Amino acid sequence: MDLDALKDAVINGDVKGCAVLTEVAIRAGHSPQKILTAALVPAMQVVGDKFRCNEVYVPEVLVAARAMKKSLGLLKPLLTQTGAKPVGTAVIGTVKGDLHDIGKNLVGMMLEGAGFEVLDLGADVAPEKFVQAAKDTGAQIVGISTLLTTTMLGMKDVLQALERAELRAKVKVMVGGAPVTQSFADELGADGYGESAAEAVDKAKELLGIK
Ligand code: B1M
Repeated sequence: MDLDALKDAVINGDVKGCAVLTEVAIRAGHSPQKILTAALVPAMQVVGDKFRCNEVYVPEVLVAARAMKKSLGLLKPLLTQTGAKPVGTAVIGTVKGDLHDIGKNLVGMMLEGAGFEVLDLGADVAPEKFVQAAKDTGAQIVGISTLLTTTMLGMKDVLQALERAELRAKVKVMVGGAPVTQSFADELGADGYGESAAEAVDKAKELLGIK
């Protein structure tokens, strides 16, 4: 089965089609990673490009996002299954002012799949909420996502709030999201950056010294 039909279903916001085609792809033996990288992620790229060129507007982007979430929900059990004792705890969220959560959700699922316990705070998360969650869970990793250039600097607020709470030395802070780069992460003073969810998992393991 080729995955173009699934990609088109996401682009067209066809939730039912996404459900059926994701099941078919799984049954055809495609790995969840392949379904992500060959269909779902490139589909959102197309939607983003069309949005930038005013070929589609926010409502169409929203229905495409809903369709993608349907597929991700079906992949979740495959991405998160582990059985092993947790290798660490991560608190993740999208920065304050930013409602994009698909990439962050994917990072969370893949961290779970790698054996992390994950507390997902959702989107539009205030710095104090990251701090409280890190305190409550004793997390080793705090992961912050953002998709908007206008909210990128909000990541700095989270780092500063962790410092004020005297937690900065106890947690490793990771940042990511489409506009974030390694050099921006370095400027912020973050401990790690991942260009993709898979890279985020590798970086989290590296930061905790997990092989
Ligand atoms: Co918005 N949006 N959006 N949007 N949207 C973008 C981001 C945009 C690039 C589209 C464009 O213009 N081409 C643009 C931002 C421009 C900019 O800032 N430079 C944009 C805009 C402008 C907006 C609004 C302002 C539009 C408006 O209202 N006029 C508005 C903002 C609302 C707000 O947040 N306050 C808005 C709204 C929305 C929707 C609500 C309609 C919807 C979000 C639905 C949802 O998430 N629940 C939406 C969507 C879907 C997009 C696009 C099309 C797709 C984003 C996505 O889900 N990608 C996006 C265009 C694009 O990205 N091409 C766009 C798929 C996802 C798997 O990828 O999130 O990049 P991504 O995650 C990757 C990596 O970045 C990385 O791993 C993931 C998987 O590999 N990663 C991490 C992510 N987080 C990480 C954290 C890590 C490590 C890696 O460590 C912790």
